Amino acid sequence: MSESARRVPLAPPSPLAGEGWGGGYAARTDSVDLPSSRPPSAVDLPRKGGGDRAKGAAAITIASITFHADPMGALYWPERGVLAIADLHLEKGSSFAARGQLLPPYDSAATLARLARLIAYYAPRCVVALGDNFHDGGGPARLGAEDRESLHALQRGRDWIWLAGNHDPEPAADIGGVFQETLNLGALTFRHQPTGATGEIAGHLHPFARIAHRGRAVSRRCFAADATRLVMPALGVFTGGLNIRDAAFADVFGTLKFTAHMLGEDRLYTFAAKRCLPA
Ligand SMILES: [Mn+2]
Repeated sequence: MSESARRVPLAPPSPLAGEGWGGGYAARTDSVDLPSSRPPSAVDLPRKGGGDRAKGAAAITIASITFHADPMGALYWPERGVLAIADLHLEKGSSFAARGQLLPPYDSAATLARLARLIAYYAPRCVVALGDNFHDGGGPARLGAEDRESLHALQRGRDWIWLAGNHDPEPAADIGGVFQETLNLGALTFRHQPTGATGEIAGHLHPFARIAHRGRAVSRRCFAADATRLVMPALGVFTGGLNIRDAAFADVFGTLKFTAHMLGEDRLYTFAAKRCLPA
């Protein structure tokens, strides 16, 4: 990534209402008040005309670098102006349709709209997409003209780095940006599949956490993190997830001593992983 001069930010966004994440989960987490919970650390973000959104981001420190973790599921590094996102899985709908299994075909537009709100708010100098950006290798070619124009508009005036994922290991044409396997910035390494290395920001696992609340289970996408590494939630609208109590997370963190920052409507809810329910 070039250490480019500060770019002209986009116009301020309209007030950003909380965005629900359906996925069949019945309850909001707003009023969660379990003995196991502790309040998320609030970040006093400067307001950029984004209404109350600024209240919602939480500070998460990884390898001594502090990020703003956004309840929509993105990670912003203010010192570098870097916005990290993971697992967009663009064109998943058309991928399934090609195999005769119909999903609503608007997933790319919905995911790009989610991304547009984040970019309008943070006005990042650089966006890094942590792989599985497209659901399959043919995804970039299937991207519709309107969605492609939306993507190019989001890329205008900033650096854009596509990292390779297991769904999209090869560089693609006509989607802008540059392609890399991994991205090293200071003490951090951004890559698709987590290895558990210190300073690693990864995706791939699509973490979600499940907690008991008023007699029923509530599940939400989450950041999974300890002091030295983090696994990001999937940003794509059609993506499923993996419960953080799955052995894959214990492999990454070495133990159950990590934290789930669950995505609420407009803020994060933080729980120790060992307090979260298994699948
Ligand atoms: Mn993956």
